[in-house]
Amino acid sequence: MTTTSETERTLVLVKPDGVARQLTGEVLRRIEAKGYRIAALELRTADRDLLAQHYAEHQGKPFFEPLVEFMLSGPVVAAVVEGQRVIEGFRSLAGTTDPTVAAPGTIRGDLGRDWGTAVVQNLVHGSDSPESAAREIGLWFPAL
Ligand code: IDP
Repeated sequence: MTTTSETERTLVLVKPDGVARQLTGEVLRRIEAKGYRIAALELRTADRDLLAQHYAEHQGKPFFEPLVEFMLSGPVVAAVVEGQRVIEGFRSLAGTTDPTVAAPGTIRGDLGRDWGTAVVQNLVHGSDSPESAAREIGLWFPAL
C-alpha cells in the first residue's frame, strides 16, 4: 500500500444502464458515504467521437462497437470525484468488470448482473490510473 497526502481526481461515469435503472443516487451516495467529494457533475448524452476517444484502448476489440452503441443508448452521468487515493478507492467501490462475479458490497456486485448482452453492462466507469484520469477528465470536462 502506498499512502499519499495528495488529493487525486478521477472520472466516474454512471453508464446508461445505471441511469435507466435510476441508480444514479445510489452510486453517488456510496461515493459520498466513503468520504469522497463530488467536484463536478453532469447528466449528458455522449457522442460517438467522445466515446471513441474515451475507449481508445479498446478499439479493434470485438466488444468495442457494442460498447460504444451501449454508451450511446441513453444519457450518462459524468462526475469528477476527489480525495486521497480516489482512483483506486472508486475502483474498489465499483468492483471488478464482470458484475456477475464482482464482490458483494461493491456497486457492480450488489446491483449488477449479466443481462445476456454483447457488451458487459456494469453500471459505472472509473479511471484506472492517474494518466487515464487526467486524460478522461480533459475529455469530459474540458473546462476543469
Ligand atoms: P473497466 O470498466 O472495469 O475498467 P475495461 O477493461 O476498461 O473495464 O472495459 C471497459 C468496458 O468494456 C467494461 O466496463 C465493460 O462494459 C466492457 N467490457 C470489457 N471487457 C468486455 C468483454 O470481454 N466483453 C464485453 N464487454 C466488455
